[in-house]
Amino acid sequence: MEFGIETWIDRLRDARRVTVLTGAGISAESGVPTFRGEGGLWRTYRAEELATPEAFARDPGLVWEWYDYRRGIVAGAEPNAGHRALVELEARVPSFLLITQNVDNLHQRAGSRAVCELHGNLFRSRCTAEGTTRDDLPNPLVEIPPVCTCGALLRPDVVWFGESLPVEALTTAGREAYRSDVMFVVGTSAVVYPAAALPERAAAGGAFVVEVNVTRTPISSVVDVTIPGSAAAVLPAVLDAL
Ligand code: BJW
Repeated sequence: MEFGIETWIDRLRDARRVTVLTGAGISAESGVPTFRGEGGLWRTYRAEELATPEAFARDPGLVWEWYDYRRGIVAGAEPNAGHRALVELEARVPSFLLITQNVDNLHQRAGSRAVCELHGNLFRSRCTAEGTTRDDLPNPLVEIPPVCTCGALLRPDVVWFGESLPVEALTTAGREAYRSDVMFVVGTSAVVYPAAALPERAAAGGAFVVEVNVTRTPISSVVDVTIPGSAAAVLPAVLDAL
């Protein structure tokens, strides 16, 4: 279903609990490539081929080169008007949670405070032997693949296909989605689970679900409203109307 902001903005004005689920599309206008679609390839690899424990076991250097490349792009990028609009939305509603699949830290750099990271963070790494995390690796890396002081390989502290999401983040996300009055789903292809199930969880709890995306997705037919357009254009317009 698609209709104008004026027909549903009262739902947002009256909302006490708002959640937002973001994906790579919100950072696209900051110059950060998305995973799927145009510009979704690195060299000749697809994200699905690199974001796996098997790829890391086979060739940790190759996987780290991909993450080093992405860390470089993100370090040189700035949050955009979409990220900033969500900072303002957080300030204007009584209870707010930003659930992100992104690992780029741009929401935090924009100033969002209640951020729930489902897939980890590009700027943290984790010892493959001890499980300890750190955020002090140089950018760009001087050693690929980087190694822990204990001698074991470090890995990016992100969630790859087939791995469990951080339990606390997923539990919080599921609970707050269910309790929300309004959920925005912004810039995600909504194909990667369990994140892709959160809009349905919100709807099951009675939330009004609004999708913002430049293309249709598998959830477009199940949300209450789809606003076609870029996050950096649509989200500030929603805030202006509020
Ligand atoms: C714009 C825009 C603009 C562009 N403005 N919009 C149930 C059913 C089927 C499969 C499964 C299932 N449960 C679990 C699975 C398996 C698997 C999965 O989901 N597979 C599917 C792909 C089929 N899930 C997992 O393995 C997860 N683990 C798990 O469930 O553990 C338990 C378990 C294990 C094994 C079996 C069963 C259960 C883990 C998933 C981890 C995902 N990891 C990645 C990499 C993170 C680290 C890194 O960044 O390198 O996460 S993959 C990648 O996809 C990344 C993203 O967060 C994620 C989602 O991508 P996203 O953000 O949606 O980006 P895109 O590029 O896909 O879309 C961008 C969108 O933006 C597009 O729609 C554009 O149109 C739009 N756009 N410009 C607005 N300006």
